[in-house]
Amino acid sequence: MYSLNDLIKNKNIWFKNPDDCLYLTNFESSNLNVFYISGEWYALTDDRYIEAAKSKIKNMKVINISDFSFKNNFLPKIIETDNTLYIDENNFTLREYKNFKDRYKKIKILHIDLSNIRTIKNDEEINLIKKACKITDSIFKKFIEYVKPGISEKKLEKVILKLIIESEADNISFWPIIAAGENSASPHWKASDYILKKDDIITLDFGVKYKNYVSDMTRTFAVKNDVSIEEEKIHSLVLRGLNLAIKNAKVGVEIKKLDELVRKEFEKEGYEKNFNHALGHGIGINIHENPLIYSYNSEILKENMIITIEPGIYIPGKYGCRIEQDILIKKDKAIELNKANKNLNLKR
Ligand SMILES: [Mn+2]
Repeated sequence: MYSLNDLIKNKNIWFKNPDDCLYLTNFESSNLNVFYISGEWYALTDDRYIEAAKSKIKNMKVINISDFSFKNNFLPKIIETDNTLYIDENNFTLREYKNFKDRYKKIKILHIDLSNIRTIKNDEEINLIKKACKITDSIFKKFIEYVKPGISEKKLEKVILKLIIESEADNISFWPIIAAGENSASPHWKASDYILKKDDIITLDFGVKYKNYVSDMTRTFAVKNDVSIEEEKIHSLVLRGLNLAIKNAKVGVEIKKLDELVRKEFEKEGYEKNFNHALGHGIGINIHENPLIYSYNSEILKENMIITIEPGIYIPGKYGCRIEQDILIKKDKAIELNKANKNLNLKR
């Protein structure tokens, strides 16, 4: 189920996931809960945020939980109408459940799957993600000037963080991955003191957050245009896999088909065992959202999903290559949101 309106119809719902609460209110807070009770929206926060919440959340009743008392509580309203409250069990701990049952003995709790309420993006969200991707492209262009033999991964990590801080972005979307030489064989490498050599390959995986929405992009390129035949081979194969998936990504396509296509392409050259992670994932408020793009997902691509496609080939002890694009799913095609150079040898 992708439509929030259809999902909440005639139900009382407690939204607990912080990303969902941010999505529903457009208000950032470390303590925010959203309720939909008898057709009315409520946002609950505490003294620290209440004034800001009241001025920013226009479409809901804003309630200060610092003056919450069991007597003076809006939840018993549920009992007046319908004594059922729906919660996504993935966002509700056993302890919270026990506490809730102690307080509200008559309220019945049922599970509702809220995992897809943010999967289809609206125009405003699409524009924010496009902007995040644009900022990412321009940071990449500046970053590659610093990539030279003799510099360490850690130094480059500082460079990318500094470029992000100096950009229009509000934050990083996740801690950047910088992996050179044989470290590039680890998909999620943490930057080390390793010093780049002139015949190394380097992988940079990073993204930025712009007004709560993220980008996620990976490039693998030669430190000094001096790499081996096999590195050239895996780079062009990964790029071929990426383009094949993007070409086939459009409304109505089964998600697992994209993953299959790429793995079959890698199999032709004997590298299918060297692609050891999912092909991609949705992005939005969170860096990893639904849908997950992998071989077990038989869901269908829908218009205005935004997903990453990030095939990779990793050869332990030698090197690895991953290239990642963020794409917007449309009726007859996918639109690539990142424009940064994907070549192995960058002119710089
Ligand atoms: Mn990614």
